[in-house]
Amino acid sequence: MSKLILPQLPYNQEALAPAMSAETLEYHHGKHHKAYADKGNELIEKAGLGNKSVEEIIISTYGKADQAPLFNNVAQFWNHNHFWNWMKPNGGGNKLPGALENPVKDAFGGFDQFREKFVADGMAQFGSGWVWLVSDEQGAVSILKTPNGENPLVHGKNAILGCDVWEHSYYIDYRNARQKYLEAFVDKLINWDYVAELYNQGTAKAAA
Ligand code: MN3
Repeated sequence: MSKLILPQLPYNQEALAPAMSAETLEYHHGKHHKAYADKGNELIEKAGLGNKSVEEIIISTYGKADQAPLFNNVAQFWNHNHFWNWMKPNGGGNKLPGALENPVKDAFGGFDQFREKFVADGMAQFGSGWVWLVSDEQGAVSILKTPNGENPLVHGKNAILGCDVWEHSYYIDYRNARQKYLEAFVDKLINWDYVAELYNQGTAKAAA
């Protein structure tokens, strides 16, 4: 039995255009994400880790050189499961859900400063990786960038938003203009309801 099941996109392939085209989603979801699931399943079986949760596999294989392919494929599988939900048609904009207003204000000063730092840190991630908005146990938020498949789970942080800055996420629509892609992600794509849901889950877990 396969542990990693490629999820359906939560919208049609055409739904995010023009900010993200159907062609990008066809390749990114249908080829890249599928490959992480297929390769991850093969390596999970080989390692005998089928009885562990996806999160446990990610955390236990992080930083182990001989398990790097297993870590990268399973982490990327998890990252992309969330990534599709971090976007929605007609998303983005500067209206934050109530739960996030104060944390964003406390951390950055306001939405505009958050936007500026999220885009700048996404630009500063050299090569492939991700830029994240994370929360800690006290509910404070901060921005984190990580290389390749690495994610906030391995740093003990709750990933409430992530943007894939691998070239496969933007090259069809934006060529080398990563900044334009990051700006479009913030302005037109972010599904803030899902971000708030993950933020509330994180603070509820910390309080339990
Ligand atoms: Mn990707």
